[in-house]
Amino acid sequence: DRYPEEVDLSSCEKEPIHIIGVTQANGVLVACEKDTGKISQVSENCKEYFGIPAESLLGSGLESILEEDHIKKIFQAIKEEGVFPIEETKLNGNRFIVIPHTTSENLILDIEPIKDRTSSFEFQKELSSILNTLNASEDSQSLCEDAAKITKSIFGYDRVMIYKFDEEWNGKVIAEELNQGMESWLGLQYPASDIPKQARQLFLKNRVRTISDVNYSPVKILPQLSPLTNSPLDLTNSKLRGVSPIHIEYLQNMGVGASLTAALISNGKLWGLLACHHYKPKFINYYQRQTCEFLIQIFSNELSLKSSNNFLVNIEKLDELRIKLISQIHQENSIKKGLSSQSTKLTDLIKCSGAAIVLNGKIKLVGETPGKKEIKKLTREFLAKKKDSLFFSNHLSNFFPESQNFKNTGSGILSLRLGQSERDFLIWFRPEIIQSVDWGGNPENKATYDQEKKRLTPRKSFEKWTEQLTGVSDTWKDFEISGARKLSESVSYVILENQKKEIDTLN
Ligand code: BLA
Repeated sequence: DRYPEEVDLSSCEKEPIHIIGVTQANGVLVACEKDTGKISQVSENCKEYFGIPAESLLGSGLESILEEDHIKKIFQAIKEEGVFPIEETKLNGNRFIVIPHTTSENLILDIEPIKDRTSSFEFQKELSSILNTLNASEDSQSLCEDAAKITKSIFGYDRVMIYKFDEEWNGKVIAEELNQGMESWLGLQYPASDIPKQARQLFLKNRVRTISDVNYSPVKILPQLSPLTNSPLDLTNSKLRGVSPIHIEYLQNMGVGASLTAALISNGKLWGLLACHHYKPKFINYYQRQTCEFLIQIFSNELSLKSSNNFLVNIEKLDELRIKLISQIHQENSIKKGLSSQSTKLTDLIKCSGAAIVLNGKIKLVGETPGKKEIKKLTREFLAKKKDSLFFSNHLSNFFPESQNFKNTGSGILSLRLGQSERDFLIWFRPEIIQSVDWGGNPENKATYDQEKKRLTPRKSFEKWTEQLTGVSDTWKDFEISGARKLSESVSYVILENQKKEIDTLN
């Protein structure tokens, strides 16, 4: 048996999932040369679906599976860098939809059997209900709840979740819709390693990802190496891309039979995921995926808009306070007095228990703070050595262990250096907040090493596991950090002015 410390979760990030060499089983993948259309690679299930064995397709032209006219349109789109046609083809008595995309060398066709048809009337109705619902959501939280509701009603997955990432890429279920009688996962948190970095990055490129049958048999791509590049085919943008065995096992451990996962993006950054589970296999066709693309696009636009508006409203309030504080400094002709002795204080700018003004190494305290001796040590031994003038954390003892001694007043700090000096700071303090995190499964057992499979296997239990947090304060919000930075710039300017005055009087 291996010891737990040998479990190296960083190896998760190294699995090259975009060149996995297999596809899912609900369609056929055909890759060909971008210039000639000569078929160079094909998924092994072409026999089953088209009635044509891989050996016959490889090396032949696209006319063995598509009409002349269809092929012409595809190559015209490549030439003009236009939109690819989405058309049907008939093979072996069955109808298929052909979804093309290109990589640097290849034209890749995802070819999926047509089972049911969404009428264009239904399609229209869905799009307008998405638009109307999400445009009417009042704030970010209700936007998430509305998106979960409408996703459940359109697509009918058993469980629909809005999953939001934190600064460290842990994630939390913040909205959920489920079938009656199912156990809720609302509020549960999951560690970053459950969705490694390369998997998150793929979501910025290919935003809707479905796994139609978790218990599928992976279909080999033949040959494994592309004769064009001598390397495995890049499946980044293929909807048929096979799934990492680790993630399959993860879903099996959760009892999931099919999933739909889609990217939620705020101001260009992956903010979260729309994550849906079904307990049986479930296929979502091209038009349904398009509907989902539309839904997450509207969601992401609304989210970006709401968070920008929120930021602007908050920063405006802080601007007023900053102007007041600076005018007090001028009235008092003293930075310390201006920030601490009048009606508006440094501590009013940002929610905190107290603050410290450190000038020339001398300390003025406002509100509840650690003692002067502790703050002196904190600035000299820690903050003065930081390259950046800004430092903030809601868990200071992770960086400066001695702060354990004053966690009641300073579990979190937001600090800004004034000008270039190593002796001038503004520091806001936040107390410890007793809080707990409900993890979906014990985070100590994120994964174990499996001797037989010679790889990591994900945890087996996702039961709620509560962790008590100590030495942690509320987090510092973007607008608070930005407001503090602006104040420190204004105060630095006053310091410079004063220095200049002194020089002037000396002359
Ligand atoms: C992928 N893991 C994922 C995805 C999700 C999760 C949403 C993307 C799914 C997709 O691409 O279809 C995780 N799913 C969750 C979580 C919930 C959920 C947190 O429903 C909560 C409710 N996974 C592990 C470990 C490793 C790992 C230890 O637990 C690595 C050793 C890897 N997860 C992993 C990989 C992928 C993944 C490699 C990408 C799968 C792929 O695209 O092939």
